[in-house]
Amino acid sequence: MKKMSKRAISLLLATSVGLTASAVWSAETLQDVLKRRNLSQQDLLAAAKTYVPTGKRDEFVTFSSGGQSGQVIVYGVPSMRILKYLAVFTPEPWQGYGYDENSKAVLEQGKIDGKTITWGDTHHPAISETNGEYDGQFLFINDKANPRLAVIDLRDFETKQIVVNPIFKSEHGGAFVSPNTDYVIEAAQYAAPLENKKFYPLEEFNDKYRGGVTYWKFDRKEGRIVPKDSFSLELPPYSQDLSDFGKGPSDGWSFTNSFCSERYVGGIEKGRPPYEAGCSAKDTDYLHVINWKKAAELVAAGKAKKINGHNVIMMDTAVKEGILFLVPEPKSPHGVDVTPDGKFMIVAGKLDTHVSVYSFEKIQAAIKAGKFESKDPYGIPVIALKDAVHVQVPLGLGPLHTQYDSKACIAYTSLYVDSQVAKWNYCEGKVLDKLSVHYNIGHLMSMEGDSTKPAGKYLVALNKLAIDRFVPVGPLHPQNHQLIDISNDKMQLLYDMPLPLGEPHYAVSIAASKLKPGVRYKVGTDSRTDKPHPGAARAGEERVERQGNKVTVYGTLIRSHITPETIEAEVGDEITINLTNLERAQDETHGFTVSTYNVHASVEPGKTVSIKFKADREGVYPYYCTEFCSALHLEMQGYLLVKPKGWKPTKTSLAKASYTEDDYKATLKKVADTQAVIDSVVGYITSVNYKDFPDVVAMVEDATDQLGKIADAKAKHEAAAGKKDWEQANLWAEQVWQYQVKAADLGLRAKTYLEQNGAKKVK
Ligand code: K7E
Ligand code: CUA
Repeated sequence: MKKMSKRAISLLLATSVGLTASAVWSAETLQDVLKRRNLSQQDLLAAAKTYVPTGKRDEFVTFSSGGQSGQVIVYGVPSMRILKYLAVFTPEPWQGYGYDENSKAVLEQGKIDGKTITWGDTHHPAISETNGEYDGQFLFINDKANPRLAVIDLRDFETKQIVVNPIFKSEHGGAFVSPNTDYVIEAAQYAAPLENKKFYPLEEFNDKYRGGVTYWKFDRKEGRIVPKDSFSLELPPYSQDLSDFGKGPSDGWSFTNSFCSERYVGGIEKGRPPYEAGCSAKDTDYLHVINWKKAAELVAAGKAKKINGHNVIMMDTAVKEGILFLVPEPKSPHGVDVTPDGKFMIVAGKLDTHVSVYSFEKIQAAIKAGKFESKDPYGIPVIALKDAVHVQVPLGLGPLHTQYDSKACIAYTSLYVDSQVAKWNYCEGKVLDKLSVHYNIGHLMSMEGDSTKPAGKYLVALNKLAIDRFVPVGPLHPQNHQLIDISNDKMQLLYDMPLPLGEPHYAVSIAASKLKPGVRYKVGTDSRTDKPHPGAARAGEERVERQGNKVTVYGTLIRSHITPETIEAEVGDEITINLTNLERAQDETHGFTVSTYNVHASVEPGKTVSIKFKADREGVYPYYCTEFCSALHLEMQGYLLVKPKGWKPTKTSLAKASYTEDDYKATLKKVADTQAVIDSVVGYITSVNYKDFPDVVAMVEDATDQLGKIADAKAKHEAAAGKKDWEQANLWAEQVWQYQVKAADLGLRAKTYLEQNGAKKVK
């Protein structure tokens, strides 16, 4: 039961003020606890740096990929407390995602070749940016396995759109956003023919298989990607890896690294050496340097070819127009990260001990001078490594990904083989500090680390498959996100957080103060389209419509009843139930399900959701609210009655309970006592400036709604009493009390809110 409801009820029933919990402090001292729990001073310091006291909030919010769960994990930093899992590519029952029609429509956008795909391999989330800084409006995430990209609106943390890449068969190198989020980039990993459903043998790999990068056009006002304004570049079959957009001086350019530029195609079963040998034979792969602004202009000028209906700039056009260049990069690189000032791009070679710091200025000078060392087999000009590199720094074994500090020139790179993080200076090429992390580090992530203004303070090491770390839970291990303090010269490891959901490859963190999610929808909103829902109903508009064998319910949810409370159907009917949550108070989410029909909806305040199914079996199917919304939540119920064809009733009245006049009088007394409480609360609220508090205004509106229903119920109990129908009289009087309880609950919450938020007396 919710705290305030409980308090409201106890107030109403006992008409006594609830006790304030008195703090009881343990007699143990800090020293006692350190000793008893075998903790060091260092542990204590780490605990003090991560502990967020009860009632307090985290400074940063992290959005982590949920890996193969196809979701996004949201947690706070520094506490590492998990806040939410966002449903993206995979059905998620709590949020009704994939169990109601509106969210199903989003999942359906992700169909490929007519096939519904109910999972995703998420890798790289990206937060929308304005002038290169995180703005907290949108989140994007890719699906590597099925080449898709999803848009999540951070106003309600819901997935709004999934787009399918029209020319790739995999998509690893995304999502990364341009400094004003006008484009979101994704790169293919596994080269394949760009035409859909086209077969070419591996013998034709070099000629017919292609890689590429896609630039998805994002319409910020609509909050949606616009496929028709998006485009791709055809690239050689080089296993394009991650990408990054330029910024500042390099704005207008993007960078995509690659591996397996050997174009090796394996064949272990034919006695050929495996991929891993063939793909790492050469000493260098290629960094792709692309002028995307000019590419967008070429598309606008009609220089793109349509493949599967999508704009693609072919390699020969890109070369001719001078928008595509290559630079060698050492051995099997992974990731490319543009520095916050946009002057350098950092690439690490997994099989090399070095990271290479490329200078944008040098690359531009080489391009201007037409100074190329060669061309690749596809005619793309190759800039010599020495003409592009600012510095190469030996960091350790297996360098992977790089992130940036708030301090100039400071970077952090993960060392996979060494299981370490290296802190270094990329301007001077100096290693400053190294910290051993748990095991198998992949990405690492600093606060706002992809933006032009990294916030420093903390770094998270994303370690894979945490063996020997946590209480064992079977052969599949959790992952381990380790929190590191980077505010001082030496890094300090603070905390290990097991992540029990997929392999989170990458994460992004934003200052919590930049997130401004809403708490309710405008009544009747389809949250997945952000438009009015055609199935919405307001109080009093509830109805059931039948057309042929289609039964459509326009229902509402409000504490603590579902309208309608019975739905009658015939076997074989197609049933659509639209439900609008009429509440405005922010914690009044109702859930809805019908027994055995595999449907579920989460209906937050103001939202309208539809569920749909075929009543394919006759019988009696309870439906109910699945979220503990109020004291009488368990009573928030109803029946779907699925009758056999041609069924006729034989009994026409419901069984009656016996109530007396005394029962009725007792109920009236309860009603009068409750009204006194309501009057005092209303007296307080109206004595202060409650209108200055939108949350309170919403609660007052909800309470007024509830009180507004009393007149009707009162007329009914009085009419029944006049006819000495004590059953009806008592039950309608009870219903008056129900409305009062809900109004009083809201009123008391509003009062507490006002008291805690410094409301001032008016007049
Ligand atoms: Cu796992 Cu960024 Cu997909 Cu590296 S990626 S570790
Ligand atoms: Cu509504 Cu429980």
